[in-house]
Amino acid sequence: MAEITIYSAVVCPYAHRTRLVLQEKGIDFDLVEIDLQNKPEGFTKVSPYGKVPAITHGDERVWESAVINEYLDEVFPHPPLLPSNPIAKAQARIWVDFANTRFVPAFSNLLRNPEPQKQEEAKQELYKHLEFIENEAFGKLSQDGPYWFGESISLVDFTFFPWFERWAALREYRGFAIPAEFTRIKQWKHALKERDSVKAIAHSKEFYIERYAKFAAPAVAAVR
Ligand SMILES: N[C@@H](CCC(=O)N[C@@H](CS)C(=O)NCC(=O)O)C(=O)O
Repeated sequence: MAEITIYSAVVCPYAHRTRLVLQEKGIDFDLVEIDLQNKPEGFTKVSPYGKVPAITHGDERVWESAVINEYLDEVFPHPPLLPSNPIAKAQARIWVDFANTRFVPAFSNLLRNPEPQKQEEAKQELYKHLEFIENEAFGKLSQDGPYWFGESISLVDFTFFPWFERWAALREYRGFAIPAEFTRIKQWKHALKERDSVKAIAHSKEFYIERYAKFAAPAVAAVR
């Protein structure tokens, strides 16, 4: 039995974040796939909010992907996935918060909202967030490196990447590809896709297009 058990669901981007961290650090883990439509009895004993991801580490349990990832980084410090300098660490946490409170909601609104007017607003919102990432993260923090913090991959890269791996669903159902002007974001996505940790658990565009059909389906007729 491995030291860590992760409760995950293959389609869940939040669980994907934590699985990427486990892969990158080479942590031995057991995986429990949760059927979110039919959660096993007692699941809330492990995951009080009833969500994935959650982990157990011996008798301890941790939930919420951003918190789990920081916990794993502290307990399994090699390779480190947060900068050591306090200001850079604060910036990393600001980006994780940006992902959770701004970027992900815009992505979800665009994919899930059946109303064309709301989709248009979400598209504009998401465009604005991409522009902010391009200029503030890649234009300033990252400088010439491929990752959010330059040469070293960090929790921030793994926090955003699951939504970028799923971008084919936005393109398919909402006609929204990553705009060509965001060249650094595109290079970053490519660099991430080439990492062994990412490749080990990657799914194809077709996989996501099929899996997200039920969330996006009501509006397909309206946008095409
Ligand atoms: N804030 C949570 C979000 C996790 C989340 O929303 N997970 C979804 C699947 S992607 C879930 O478990 N949903 C089941 C439910 O809400 O009943 C995190 O970062 O871990």
